Amino acid sequence: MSRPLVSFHDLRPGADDLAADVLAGFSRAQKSIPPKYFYDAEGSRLFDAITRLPEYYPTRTETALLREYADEIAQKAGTGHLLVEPGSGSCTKARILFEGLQPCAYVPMDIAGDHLHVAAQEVAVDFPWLEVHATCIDFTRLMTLPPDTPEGRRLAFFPGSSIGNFDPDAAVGFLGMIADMVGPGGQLLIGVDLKKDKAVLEAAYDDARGVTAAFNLNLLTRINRELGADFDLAQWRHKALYNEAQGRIEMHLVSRVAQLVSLQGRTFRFAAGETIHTENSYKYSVAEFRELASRAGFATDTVWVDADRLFSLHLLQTGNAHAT
Ligand code: AVI
Repeated sequence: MSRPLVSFHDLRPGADDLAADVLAGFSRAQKSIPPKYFYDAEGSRLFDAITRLPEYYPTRTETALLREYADEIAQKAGTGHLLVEPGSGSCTKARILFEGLQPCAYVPMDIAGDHLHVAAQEVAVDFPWLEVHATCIDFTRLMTLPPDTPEGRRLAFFPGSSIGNFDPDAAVGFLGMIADMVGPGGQLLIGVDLKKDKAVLEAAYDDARGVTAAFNLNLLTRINRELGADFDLAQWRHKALYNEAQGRIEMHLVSRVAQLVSLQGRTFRFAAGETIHTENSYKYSVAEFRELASRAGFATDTVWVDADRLFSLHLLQTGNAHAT
């Protein structure tokens, strides 16, 4: 009997608690909503649209880097690894690497089970020689590999500068989880957005067509729908600013007027101009990211940067990389 092209594993520890997270976030002096809640069906669709915007340079720049350096990446990283991609989404960027890296198996990990199913099946069809072990998991909490994954050197792939959505200490913690998962001599290929001109950064998060604004405001639509809240979207606007001191883009929802909002039997007061902080997206120089990665136990092998110095791709390795 031939083996299945693709296997699925549901390792979700339990559902997210939107109500508890929103109530906790609204009880702080600076009200906030965790950015993981952006990605309902509409939010995922809007994020996809963001990645195609002229102002949003990260996706196309990283994709171009991967295409240009795919062979060199394989030369440096080697071939035949178990390739693990936390937050694999549509698996679009990993596809660029498969031919060069010739992984022994691919483990796409994502919390969005349905989307993962479809994307993993498509990979299995397009790359029939590749074993695919799709794993539905909240990889920010747990990075367990499914029991039937082959042994072998591990290479993690974390593109998109999603590492920028963690605060630096949390980023070190997350990179440490990856270091533990890949083990001694394991590697990580990670995409990291670079510090640059404030105007370029702010345009990327406040585009002329208002797609990022819709993405941000969709959080309120979701909270209205799922928690029975009564946010009046006309009374809120999107704001993105580059906080130079912190080296991060901040996204906020700004209350246009003084207003009350009811949610789960509680009433929250918002002053005119008060904000709900919805996301940070940290930007790093190459040296800053190298230092952050070293705090998690990774040494830098190679860094690739585009000619306009917009985006960086780091190939990192844990200790004992060449000990075998
Ligand atoms: C997913 N993440 C890397 C995006 C970013 O650039 O921080 C999320 C995003 N938010 C607004 N635009 C894109």
